[in-house]
Amino acid sequence: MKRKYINQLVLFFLIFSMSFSILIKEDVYAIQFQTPNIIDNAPPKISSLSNDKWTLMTKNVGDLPRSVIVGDANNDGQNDIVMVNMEGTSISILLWNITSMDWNVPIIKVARDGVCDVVIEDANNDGQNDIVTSNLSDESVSIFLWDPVLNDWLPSIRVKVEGPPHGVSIADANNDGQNEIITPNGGTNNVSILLWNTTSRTWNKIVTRMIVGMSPWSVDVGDVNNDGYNDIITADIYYKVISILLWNINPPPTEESGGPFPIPDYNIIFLLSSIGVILIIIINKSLKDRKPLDNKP
Ligand SMILES: [Ca+2]
Ligand SMILES: [Ca+2]
Ligand SMILES: [Ca+2]
Repeated sequence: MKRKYINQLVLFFLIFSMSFSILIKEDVYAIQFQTPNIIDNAPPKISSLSNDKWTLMTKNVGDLPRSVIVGDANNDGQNDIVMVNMEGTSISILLWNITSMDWNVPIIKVARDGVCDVVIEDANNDGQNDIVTSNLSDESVSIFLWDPVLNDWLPSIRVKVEGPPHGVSIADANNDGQNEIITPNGGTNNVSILLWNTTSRTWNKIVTRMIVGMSPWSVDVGDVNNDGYNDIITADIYYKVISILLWNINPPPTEESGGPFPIPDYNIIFLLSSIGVILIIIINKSLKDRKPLDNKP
């Protein structure tokens, strides 16, 4: 009888210890991920929650970080962090300081209303990384070009796009060796492509390509079908589809294209998965009413 009482006591103690341990662990995690609404320039906190692969660090960066990206923002050979401040119009740039082995005080850059996404890439094809934001409410992108002479960013350039851009990507979308700026425009059925003009060394007027869906939220550029040419792919949250603008180097000649040398452009493929069966439809879009997708003025 006495032995049974001791066993019950040990069991109760074990359950109580486990519950307490779980509570403590949850509390620690809650503390690690909090982001107060103040800029805190203190060094990153190093968590006690380290394991054999990663050490968890946090840094208080300001109000509601919406999007974040890593890249060499100031072209000094060191990767930096750029984040979007949701509910505001700004981005924070955390440059890595190789002397202090820490991030400098965040640099705040004002974009436009509803800044939503950010990317670090060479937007103007001069070999220097730039920063570009998509601005949801303003239906625009803000381009922060890096000037290697000034060793600083030039004042931002605002370019309107064809709808509220939930995302932004910089890549060679038309396979001419030059980067473009591409946005998926939420609430529409299109993407905007800002083509770089190698002659004038600036951007051509924006061109639009229709996709399937009503609200593309994300866009990426890559060789989707492994034919050596980049394609554009979007994710549409409303129609539950991904659309692929498949680059076609040899589109069929049409009357509108003026003969046997049509301008290379995209076919549209979309994958419809909401009915449980993947349906693939290829649309060979006519070149009629299209602005040419080359990099000439
Ligand atoms: Ca850097
Ligand atoms: Ca650049
Ligand atoms: Ca290009």
